[in-house]
Amino acid sequence: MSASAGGTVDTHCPYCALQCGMGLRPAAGDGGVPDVVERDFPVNKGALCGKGRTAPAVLSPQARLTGPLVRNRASGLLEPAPWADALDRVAEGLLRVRAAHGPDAVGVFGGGGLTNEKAYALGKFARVVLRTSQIDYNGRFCMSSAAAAHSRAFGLDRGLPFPLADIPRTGCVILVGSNLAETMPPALRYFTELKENGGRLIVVDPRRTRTAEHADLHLQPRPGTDLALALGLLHLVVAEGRVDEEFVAERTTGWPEARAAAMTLWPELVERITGVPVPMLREAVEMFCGVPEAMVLTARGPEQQSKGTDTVSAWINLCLATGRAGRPLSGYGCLTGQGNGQGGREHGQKADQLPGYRRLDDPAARAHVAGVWGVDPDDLPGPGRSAYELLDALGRDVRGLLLMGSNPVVSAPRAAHVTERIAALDFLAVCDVVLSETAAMADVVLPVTQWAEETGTTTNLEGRVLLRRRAVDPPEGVRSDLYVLNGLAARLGREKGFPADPEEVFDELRRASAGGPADYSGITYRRIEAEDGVFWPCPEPAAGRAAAHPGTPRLFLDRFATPDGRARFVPVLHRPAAEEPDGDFPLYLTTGRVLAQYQSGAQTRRVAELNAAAPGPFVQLHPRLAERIGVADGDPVAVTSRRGRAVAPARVDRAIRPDTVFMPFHWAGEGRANTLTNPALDPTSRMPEFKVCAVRVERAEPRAVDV
Ligand SMILES: Nc1nc2c(c(=O)[nH]1)N[C@H]1C(S)=C(S)[C@@H](COP(=O)(O)OP(=O)(O)OC[C@H]3O[C@@H](n4cnc5c(=O)[nH]c(N)nc54)[C@H](O)[C@@H]3O)O[C@H]1N2
Ligand SMILES: Nc1nc2c(c(=O)[nH]1)N[C@H]1C(S)=C(S)[C@@H](COP(=O)(O)OP(=O)(O)OC[C@H]3O[C@@H](n4cnc5c(=O)[nH]c(N)nc54)[C@H](O)[C@@H]3O)O[C@H]1N2
Ligand code: SF4
Ligand SMILES: [Mo]
Repeated sequence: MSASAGGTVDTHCPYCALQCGMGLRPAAGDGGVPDVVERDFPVNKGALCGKGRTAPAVLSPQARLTGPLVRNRASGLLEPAPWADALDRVAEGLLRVRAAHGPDAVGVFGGGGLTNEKAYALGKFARVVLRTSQIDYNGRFCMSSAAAAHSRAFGLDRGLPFPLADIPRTGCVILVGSNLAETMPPALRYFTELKENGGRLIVVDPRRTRTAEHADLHLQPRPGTDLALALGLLHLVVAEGRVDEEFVAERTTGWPEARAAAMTLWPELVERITGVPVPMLREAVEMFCGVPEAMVLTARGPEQQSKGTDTVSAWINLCLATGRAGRPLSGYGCLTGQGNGQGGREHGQKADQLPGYRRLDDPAARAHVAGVWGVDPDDLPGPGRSAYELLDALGRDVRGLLLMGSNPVVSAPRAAHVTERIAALDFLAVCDVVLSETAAMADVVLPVTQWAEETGTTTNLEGRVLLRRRAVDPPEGVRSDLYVLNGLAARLGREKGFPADPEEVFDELRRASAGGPADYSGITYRRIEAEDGVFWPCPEPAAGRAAAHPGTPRLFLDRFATPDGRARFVPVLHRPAAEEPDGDFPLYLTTGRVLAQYQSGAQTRRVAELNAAAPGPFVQLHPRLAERIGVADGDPVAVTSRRGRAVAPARVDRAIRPDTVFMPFHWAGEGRANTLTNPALDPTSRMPEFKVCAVRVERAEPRAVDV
């Protein structure tokens, strides 16, 4: 398919999990970027944030890679090379590592921004062609704690169990650690409508964010104390006789143990741990329980902690005890992050996973997927290392890496160490659209097509499977990720099974997912287009049954996805962060995002309008702290943790707690937040503790020469 001459093509934004619908009108002349036009799509109703509106700027040849680069062994420099040579060099590099050290010495690192087709093909490529267990992806850094807590409570993991359109019609929402006014701005409308309808909004965030400004009640806890906070609310629910005994008896198991765990924390102790006053805890319980329907939504704040899984379980327990799950307009949900954060965790690029959200250690799942792939189930490797553990093993157990869709030099925790590990690899190949900080370290860089230049599906935070359509032609020297996998598979002895055509891949994905928890078998490109997306699970009707499955916008209304149909309480206890402030490092550092930059910044730092709005890193700190260390707004501040030191200008601001500093993580270099962060992992989800570590903050001397 080529660009439809002059016509507008309906597609979706390349960035976050909202996956806003937009139209693209190809530019008239050569070399121009297409125009974004408004499109009435149910999720965003025509609205876009500045990132989505300016996304076409990255399609310009000036902003991105336009041909493969191969490192010259003599000069050490990356030089242009023909595609065939570049792919030969990757195949040769990976084979050499495998021959010397075995299949598990070759690693694969994927991304939650990849389409379902790419994520599926990448997982299959690792298991079938490379036969390595060592594959994981950046989604591990994103929603893995919520995913683990979801699965253990409900037997299924989908970000939201209901469409966003349900939010304005509920009575109360507790929004925990989400700054969606900056991270998915068009979604803010659902919360302002909630309030217009008389519903209440409670925001839990250590900072008074643009989102918290919309709240009826803002709880501002110390970073890393959400678990205690949720237990405290549950304690009050019990003490005030607000448990929905009928729901608990009929639809759940495990309440006595969860109740006992919550009773270990009484409100005054919760106040001491979290810093949230008891009257505010009581007010939150009153707002949440005083209405017939209510929701709890979490995002990265409570999840990116070394106890993220237990923390989410504590919030789910609160929902279950009050009967706010498995009923219309009530429930727990996680706001996923990346464009395909949901689908990217369903189709096999995760270390323990097979397509359709099947488990790699389940013999029946292995047999089904091996059948679709035409291989012996015994030949499929077992589960591998999680993302940080994989990065930490580079240059040691894992000596060759194929990386697709992530920029860990900027985004991984303890980034200086991770960068050293990447440098210690025998061989690195990176597929990217731009020369990211990580791509710049590669032996081979393969330039790939982007969102508007290729067709593929993504699954948004609601579990709605969407079709991103190709609207423009890519530059000449650029190929798709699927083409890369096809070319590498052929060079590694697999001529068949890795088509470069996305719809062919999707048809195989449908079969591989059939019967699994995330069943896509009844979804087709045509249906997605006709229905503004289809919610999974959507099985294909049995042969002979005429009616198509309608898809599942709302989950759990009749039963939860556990064997007995009941939701499971998980008893959880509060514990401190892996690293708490002490005499040497007396403050909390927390990290996150700003409106105008996306993730590691690889794409958005190439857009002039976004750079003008958010030109560089900063350290947000309270005026009292600023005064104590003698820093005025804009002065350079050094932030030091046990991992390293970062320097960025001060942003003096009452919106943050005086015991906490905040840094956005979108930049490389001196102001890189991840130089500081703690890679302590959650024992269940293996999520690193991006949201809490201990630091020291002082005035830095301005650099003599500013370069
Ligand atoms: N502009 C922009 N939008 C994005 C992205 C982006 O990079 N830029 N990335 C996308 C992706 S992949 C993701 S995952 C989402 C993330 O979306 P969000 O989760 O909304 O983003 P964050 O800024 O990481 O964190 C949210 C809030 O958590 C708060 N927080 C910090 N520590 C704690 C804590 O201990 N407890 C609680 N309760 N809150 C805490 C922070 O102050 C912050 O305001 O955004 C998506 N959208
Ligand atoms: N301190 C701190 N660190 C964090 C977080 C935090 O809150 N605090 N959040 C974490 C979270 S939630 C996330 S999701 C990660 C994200 O961090 P990263 O994994 O680094 O995510 P991106 O910056 O989106 O990197 C995606 C890369 O893939 C490229 N790319 C985009 N589309 C494609 C494609 O289709 N194919 C290929 N081959 N490449 C493509 C982009 O150009 C970019 O270089 O960061 C994590 N790191
Ligand atoms: S909110 Fe997310 S999906 Fe929508 S335009 Fe912005 S970045 Fe794109
Ligand atoms: Mo994310």
